[in-house]
Amino acid sequence: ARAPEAPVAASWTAPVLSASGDAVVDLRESIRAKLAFALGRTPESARPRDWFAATALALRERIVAACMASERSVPNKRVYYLSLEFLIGRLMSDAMNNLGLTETTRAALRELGVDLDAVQEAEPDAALGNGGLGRLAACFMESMASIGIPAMGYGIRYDHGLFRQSFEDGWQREAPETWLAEGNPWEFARPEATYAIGFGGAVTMSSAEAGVIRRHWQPAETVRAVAHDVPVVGWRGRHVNALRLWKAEAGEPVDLARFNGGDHVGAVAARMRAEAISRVLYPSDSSAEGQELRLRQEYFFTAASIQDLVARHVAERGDVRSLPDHAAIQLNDTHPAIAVPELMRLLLDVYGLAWEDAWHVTTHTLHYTNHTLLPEALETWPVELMERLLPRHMQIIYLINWMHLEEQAKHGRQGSADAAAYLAAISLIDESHGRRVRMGHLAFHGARRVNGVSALHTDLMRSTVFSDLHALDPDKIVNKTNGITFRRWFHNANPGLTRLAVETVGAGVLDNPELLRGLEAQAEDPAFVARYAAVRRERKEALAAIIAERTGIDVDPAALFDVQVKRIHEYKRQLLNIIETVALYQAIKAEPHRDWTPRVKIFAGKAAPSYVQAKLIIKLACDVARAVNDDPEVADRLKVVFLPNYSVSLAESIIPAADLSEQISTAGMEASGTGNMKFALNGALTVGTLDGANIEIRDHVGAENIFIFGLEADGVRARQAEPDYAARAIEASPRLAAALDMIAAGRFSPDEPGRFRPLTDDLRRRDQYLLTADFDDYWRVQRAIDAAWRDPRGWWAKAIRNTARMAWFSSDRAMREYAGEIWRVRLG
Ligand code: KOT
Repeated sequence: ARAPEAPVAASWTAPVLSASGDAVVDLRESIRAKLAFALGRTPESARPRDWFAATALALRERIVAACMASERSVPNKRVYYLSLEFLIGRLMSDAMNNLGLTETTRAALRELGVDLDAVQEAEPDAALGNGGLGRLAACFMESMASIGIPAMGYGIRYDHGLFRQSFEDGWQREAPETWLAEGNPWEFARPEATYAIGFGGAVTMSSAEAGVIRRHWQPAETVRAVAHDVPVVGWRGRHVNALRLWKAEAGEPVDLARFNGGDHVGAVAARMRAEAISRVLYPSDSSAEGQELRLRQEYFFTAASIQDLVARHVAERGDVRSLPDHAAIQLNDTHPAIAVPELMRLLLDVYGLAWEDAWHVTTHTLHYTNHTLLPEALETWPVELMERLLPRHMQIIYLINWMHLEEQAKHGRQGSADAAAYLAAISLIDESHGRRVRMGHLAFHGARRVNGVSALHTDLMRSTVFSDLHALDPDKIVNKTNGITFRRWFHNANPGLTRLAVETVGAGVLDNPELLRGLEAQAEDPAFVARYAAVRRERKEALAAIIAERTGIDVDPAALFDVQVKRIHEYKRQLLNIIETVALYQAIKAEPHRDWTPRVKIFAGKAAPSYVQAKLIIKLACDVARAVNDDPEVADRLKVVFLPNYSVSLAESIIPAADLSEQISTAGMEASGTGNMKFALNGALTVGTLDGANIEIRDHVGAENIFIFGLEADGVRARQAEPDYAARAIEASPRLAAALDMIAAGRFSPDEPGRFRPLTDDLRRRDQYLLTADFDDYWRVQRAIDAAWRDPRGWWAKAIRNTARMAWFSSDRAMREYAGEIWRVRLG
């Protein structure tokens, strides 16, 4: 099953929606006009970046036309998705494919002497997120537009998204990312949608009607939030939603009094301080950022969004009390949890509602998604900081908490030590190390529904972090397993495979991924297998070219491409993969003449700049790569590659080229994972633990089509309770011990032999993530994978069954579940 039989078309849209002559001429002239009149460029002087901007402007015009056609009426209910991160990537292929204009655009540009692929390459990624949480928000936005959920996303328009990663002798270096340097042709600035956001100051009281005391917050400082809308066009252009990103501007550009008084620097300082809020995305993933600027970001975008949606509601319906009937707000993790007291504040202090009414509106409008149970990621803010920055909100939080605790104290258990411990556990304020507001508890208590992102994760929410709150309201926590948008991660990223699917099961598969099931019947058909394998081969050759260009390493596209791409984090266990690589290296050296299955280990991912251990793991991967790749005895049987600057667009090149997908987190620690879904859909086989959505992937693709190893979540907990578990596991595994010794002895770092001792010592002493416990089983399953690869028919049948059975992981399914069971909103 090797030689490509059928040619792989550049795009699957060709047979479905071919370019009609008139449309090409229209678009060509539109692009030409944009280039001249919007950009002031001649075709001769235009760079690919200019052609990109001109094309994007021409496409945007067509999106707006679709938008105005579809969106005249006021929907009965809107969804508002609040997220500090939207990891969007490029927008051009979404826009073209969803409008059915890919071939039209290609032809229009060709007539202008321009290559569409080069234009697409010139679009910078919108990297306004760190990883899974932000990418999920982007997939959900696309799916909501595709299935017709009237929705608006709210976030921050960061000047600088996630940093650019490069390597200097294998060490990660960070550089600022400048996606807005030449503007953003997709966005519409909306200066008329500007809100004043307060910080600091004091709260005063006045008595209003009927002896009710009203409170007034007088902020010491105000920052303006200015809306910028990015249209999100759904599949077939039927619906268009907006992603509204807030830019921070100073209340006054310069403090004129200070300027005229001679304090020129001081006069612009306030402006700098205001604008800092939307300057840069915090680069930590799955860990809480305790800095004041972060809290300012969170309040800034939450307050602007809540004010905006409440104003829209009141303009449309007249009465703020009916907000829950017409708006559903989803909080993406706790970053917007300040929405709970902010909505209360608006309802109480601005709209004059009574507390009970305000609480009813709040708790029937807000919903909260939890994305991690890792202790270091659970946000808490010092009470002292909250009192200083958001004094009115802190008052409201105290009152919410007081009522919450009173209510529970009523139900007995008073007086006992037990009761005190219980109240301390459910309190919104953690008093155990200084006084801190627990944002997870706040979001939980203020929400109508709270969801986890995979079945296992939702169970763990109920049984661990939120167990006491769960017992108070057992219907509040629901599961909503994550999904991915097939438009980006299948149709656009893998046009060859999509075309094969269309030709095999019909074009309906583009609208209904369940039709992928029809591929199963072909899983052992030699002609179909040959075409499926040819698509993979073509993607692998393209990736090999990228690898050669960016790293100088030559890899053989015939080898097994074994891929682990994701943020670098200890719980994701890239280190386990690297240690297995070292053990494999040793085994090959010991028996160089065995017929080893040729493998290319491909890594990519960013480490948070302050995460020392993660950066050392990257350095180890790079040092191991150099030693292995330079060893002539190993030759082509093992190659190791670390691709720099992982991004959404790089993922789109890597995932369709993968044979094996590494999803090897410590069981119980990866809430869901979504990369796992992208790989399986594109036909990579998964090697993984029973963690997050891996469990549900196994249930869908079948246990015989996935490689599972390692401890399960309860086994992890049991093992962590055993004394010296790591030392004993190393002692029991000569292979692991030898690999660790080789690393610890400086074999990969002769210039600094002790370089990796922080990694190896930590494994011997603590091994919080149970690498030592899972190593032998991981080795075993990897060798089973070697054997499976040597049976191409068996391998391709498994791969095809993966593609055929992944439809359920579409984010369209996830959004339908949210719409029906959380938001109670009708599809448009
Ligand atoms: C938490 C706090 C700060 C920044 C990021 C997070 C975060 C990210 N929490 N969870 N995630 C990931 O979210 C994905 C989407 O639900 C999951 O698939 C993944 O397992 C989480 O690690």
